[in-house]
Amino acid sequence: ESVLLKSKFRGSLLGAVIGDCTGAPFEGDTITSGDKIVIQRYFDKLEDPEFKAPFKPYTDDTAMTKSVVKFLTDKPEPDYKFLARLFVNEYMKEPRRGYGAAIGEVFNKMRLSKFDDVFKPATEQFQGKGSYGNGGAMRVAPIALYYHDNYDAMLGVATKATKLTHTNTFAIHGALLQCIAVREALLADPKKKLDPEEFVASLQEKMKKIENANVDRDLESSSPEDRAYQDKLKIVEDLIGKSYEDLDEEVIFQLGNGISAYESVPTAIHCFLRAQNDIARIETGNQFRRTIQYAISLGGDTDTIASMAGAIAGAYLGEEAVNSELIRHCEFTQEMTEVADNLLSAKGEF
Ligand code: 8NA
Ligand code: MG
Ligand code: MG
Ligand code: MG
Repeated sequence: ESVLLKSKFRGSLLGAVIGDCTGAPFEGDTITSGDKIVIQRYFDKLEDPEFKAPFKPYTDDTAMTKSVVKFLTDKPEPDYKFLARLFVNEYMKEPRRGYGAAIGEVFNKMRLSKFDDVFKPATEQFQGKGSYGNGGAMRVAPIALYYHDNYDAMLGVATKATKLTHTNTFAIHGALLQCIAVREALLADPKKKLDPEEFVASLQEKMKKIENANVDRDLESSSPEDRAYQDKLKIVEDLIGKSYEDLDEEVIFQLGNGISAYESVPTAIHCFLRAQNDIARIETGNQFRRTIQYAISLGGDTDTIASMAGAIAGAYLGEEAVNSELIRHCEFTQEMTEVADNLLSAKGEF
């Protein structure tokens, strides 16, 4: 059993890095059918043992995921001041890793206040509304892995780790949804064919609890975010098994491909589910690659959606499903394998 867990920890964190590295060159793009052929060839090359090229660099998604792992492995109890310092150190070292435009402000305030109240700066973002970006969701996978056998602790830690930078309900619930999806994938048997309907139903049930808990019993004050992710997951459910010419456009229109958590986390889950089967014009027999390649082919926030979809796919399939040439062509993958092993051993240590 621990052999399988080791493979799944590695698979998930490799998925997070590889989605980030391979998706980053396309971030912000609108993808045409011609571009999809380019992306097919791009992945063919990345899987080619003869292909020599510098590795694809990672971005903020991986930089922050690394810090979350360290937060989990280096302290016996969650220490959010420590996590804030790790985020800031990483950002100060390499500010040009493609961070969200507003996040630098949070980090500067943390630093200037000497990490006094690390949760305060994020609450001040966007006139007090907080960021609804996908920055919390994109780094949450290690928390799902580490706390997979303690669901309530997982949700609690994921919430607080997100709130260091993102306090908007859409960002927090999006991070929780991504976290739950990675956990469900980890718990699924990779030798059995996954049932997408069952997978979504379980997410729906869990998000219903989370979103209901948030509802003020006074109906007057109920707001759109009270059902937001349940409604999105209904769309994910309705898309299962569909295949027609304009489906990609439909997915982008209905689920989104943007930098907000709301327009990217359900999309990543959809990518994982759709890639359970063949996808037209994506020529590969490898489900892990299909997931990431498809996520990128939707355009928009390609690195982050591919990273989140990759973390889910890798948690389900395990390391064996990841092409070793693809690993070789991405930055920090070797290190991430060790990091995944550390995360698993840390579970037993404290
Ligand atoms: P963030 O907190 O800066 O949020 C991202 C962006 O979303 C902000 O800069 C705003 O433009 C917008 N935004 C968020 N909340 C609000 C709000 N309440 N009102 C109005 N606008 C809002 O950073 P983050 O960590 O959430 O960002 C993660 C994303 O940024 C990832 O995709 C990551 O890869 C990176 N990134 C994305 C792009 C892109 O073009 N897709 C480019 C560079 C970096
Ligand atoms: Mg990025
Ligand atoms: Mg159904
Ligand atoms: Mg991105």
